[in-house]
Amino acid sequence: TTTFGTYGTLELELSDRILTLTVNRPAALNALSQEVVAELWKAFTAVQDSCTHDAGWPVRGVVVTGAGGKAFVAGADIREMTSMSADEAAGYSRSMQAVTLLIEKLPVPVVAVVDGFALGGGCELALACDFIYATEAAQFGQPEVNLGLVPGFGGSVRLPQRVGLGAARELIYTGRRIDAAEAYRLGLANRVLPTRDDALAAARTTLGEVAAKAPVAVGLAKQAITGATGRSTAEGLEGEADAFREAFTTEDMREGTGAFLEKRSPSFAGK
Ligand code: CO8
Repeated sequence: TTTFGTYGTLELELSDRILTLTVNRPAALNALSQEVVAELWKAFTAVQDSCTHDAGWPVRGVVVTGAGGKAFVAGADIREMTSMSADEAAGYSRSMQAVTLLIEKLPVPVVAVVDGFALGGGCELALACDFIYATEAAQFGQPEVNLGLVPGFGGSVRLPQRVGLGAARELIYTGRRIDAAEAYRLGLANRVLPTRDDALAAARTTLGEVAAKAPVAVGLAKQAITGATGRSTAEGLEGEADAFREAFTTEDMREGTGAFLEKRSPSFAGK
């Protein structure tokens, strides 16, 4: 899609306002090289810029997945990493952390469709997404300790938030891989579907459902949830009240409540 730029390591496809972003480096199991990280930043920035009434809200949801049939993303690029200084590695870690924060700030939901390996940085990319749909072939893990490393793209923060401290510690300290059923049991994956096509279709159906709603409200809901994560209840409630106030000032709120009272379907303008 020309609107969102052209990329060497990513494939972007926009259909019915759902953007599918595929990490496409199958020879390295879609490992997050510095080029991939830079392109993810560029692509998500372009999507973010389009999420306004003036730009027409062309994207109402994003599916992130991996190409090649074997992996979602097998982690940071280990080959590239070995020639870095500690400072360069820290910069690499921060640049991908920035991508994960950008995904969390995006005012539309982002769903990771995980088929095959989501390891290390791959698991961390999936964790930055709003939720995960897995296939029966999915494998999750934070194997950094096998390499003498620690999670560097958000795993030490977001994995405990998602699955609880005990399960996260066990996964990170052992480097153990878990299958889709275990990921579902832990709450890491929202759903498990038989194949990649099933999981992609299910993610697009869910995002299609969201696309019919008021986009400003969906964005504010995401902001309130993300903003409350890791905060006290009182701080979280402050953020929720701010989001509620802002939603209350939109035309879409007048339309949604008006349509309810007039017993008709709402038509949202996205402002
Ligand atoms: N980086 C670079 N290349 C990779 C990676 C990777 N993470 N994973 C796989 N590849 C390459 C392999 O080297 C291989 O290339 P080649 O054909 O040229 O030898 C090709 O992909 C296929 O892989 P395998 O032959 O190994 O395929 P298998 O089916 O035998 O095994 C596995 C699949 C189990 C997924 C295996 O490839 C593996 O263990 N990969 C590494 C997984 C891993 O440890 N990931 C964590 C990386 S560390 C990380 O993500 C930390 C993030 C924070 C970093 C902070 C910055 C400092």
